[in-house]
Amino acid sequence: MDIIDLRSDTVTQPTPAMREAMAKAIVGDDVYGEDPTVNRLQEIASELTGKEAALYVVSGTMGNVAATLAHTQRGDEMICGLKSHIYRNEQGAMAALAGVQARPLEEEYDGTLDIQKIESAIQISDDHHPITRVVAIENSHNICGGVPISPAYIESLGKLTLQYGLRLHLDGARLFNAAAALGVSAKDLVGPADSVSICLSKGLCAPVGSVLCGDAEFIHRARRARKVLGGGMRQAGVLAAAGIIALTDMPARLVVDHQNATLLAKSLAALPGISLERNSASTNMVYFQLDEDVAYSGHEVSSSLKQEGVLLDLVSTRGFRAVTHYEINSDMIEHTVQVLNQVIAS
Ligand code: TLP
Repeated sequence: MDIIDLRSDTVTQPTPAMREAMAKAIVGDDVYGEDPTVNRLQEIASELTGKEAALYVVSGTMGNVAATLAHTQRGDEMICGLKSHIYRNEQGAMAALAGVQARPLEEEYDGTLDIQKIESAIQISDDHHPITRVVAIENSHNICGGVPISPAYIESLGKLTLQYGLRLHLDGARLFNAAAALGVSAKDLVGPADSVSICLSKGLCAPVGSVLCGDAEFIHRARRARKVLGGGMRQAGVLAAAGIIALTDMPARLVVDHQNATLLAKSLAALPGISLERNSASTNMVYFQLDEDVAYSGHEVSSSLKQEGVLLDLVSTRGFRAVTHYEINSDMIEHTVQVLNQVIAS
């Protein structure tokens, strides 16, 4: 049975072109900075983001943690979204590893953090208070529906962080999805950010890694942080070779994933028993709930779907996420909807 795996875009396999590039990659010891393929990947990442320098890291989580370590000192505070990956999905790394306290704010409907609420959350100078050091936002915002956040918002936020001398970190795990959805370049979305982390191993299909971008001094500190986190890799060019293809060839096709997400959302909206969540299909994600009149629990629906070869991400007792990606086509979407309809109506 062919599996239709919509749990995440992280499940994508390296493309044939990536495997070929990986086999042929010229490599060196990257802890000495001597891997030409890693160096090339980092150059491409800094060109694409308009930042001075870049660092190849093991994962999106490591990108966020290394950025936190590079921007902060113990006891500092980071303003971030209540539903952000950096706050919810990284085992409290900012506290556990960087000694940083989160100041989580609830996201608005569109995945942004209200600028006035951020301004009110900035600590005034007082010996009782931690020092507010960083504001972190996510683009696209995963849990808010994969919603892309506009360059205009990021510019306004950048003005605020500049005014208060704060660092702006952008978790751009799916930055290229946001750029594709908004019809802008990656550079347009990162203008005022002091750091941006971009995953190569999600919709862009590389097997491993993220790139963290920022100015040279920040990257110098992030490089030290990467080492203490155990992320100093040696002949990492075999992996970076796939990352180069991820950054150069793969962003252009993300619109196809977004079209498939739209197809899925439209078909699900027409199914009795299903309610779509906010911002569904604004990029490559569709979140939905089982209505109360559906007799089955999320677990039951999930395991019935699995028996039919359809994998969805169960995100709450009755809530699901489906993520479209390179290995999903429109026939698979139609099949998924048919199977889901049968499962909930049986
Ligand atoms: N997201 C994964 C899971 O961890 C939830 C997924 O399937 O969506 N930032 C954002 C916005 C992310 O969505 C993720 C991964 C990360 C960072 C972390 O990336 P990795 O998994 O490479 O550490």
